[in-house]
Amino acid sequence: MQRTFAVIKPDAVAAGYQGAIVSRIQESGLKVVAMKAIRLSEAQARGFYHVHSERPFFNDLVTFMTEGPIVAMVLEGEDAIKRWRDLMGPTNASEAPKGTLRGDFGTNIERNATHGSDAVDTAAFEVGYFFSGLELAGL
Ligand code: 3AN
Repeated sequence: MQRTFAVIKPDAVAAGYQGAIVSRIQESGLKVVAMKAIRLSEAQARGFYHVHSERPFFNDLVTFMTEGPIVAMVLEGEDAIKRWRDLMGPTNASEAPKGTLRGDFGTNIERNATHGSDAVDTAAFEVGYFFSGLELAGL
């Protein structure tokens, strides 16, 4: 059993796609073990994306991720990290196939509807950044 961290980004929340995206997660067999809607401050978004702080798109990414509320989730299942990334599709939503979440609900490489951890160590950091042990204990 593995846990991963997932986000429904501000573009998808503003468009009202939360329900559809959560349904697709549940249909895939992944279990939503924690979920909350929050609006990130600039400092919180910068901390979350610190690994990208030297990248040219960093400031735009932080602006986008703070423009409105997001839905943060912890997903659980066998091989959850890869399964969630497969469900999302490629980073660039304009090239993501239909049938993937980014292909169906995203717009481009920045406004790409969802986020998912890319490895075991980033999943541990990202789950802990958004959720306390108490919030994860009961599910
Ligand atoms: P992924 O989210 O698929 O793991 P990363 O980790 O390479 O992709 O990038 C993190 C986030 O930064 C992406 N989800 C995307 O929103 C944004 N991003 C990545 N590359 C670019 C880019 N060239 N221009 C704008 N935003 C980008």
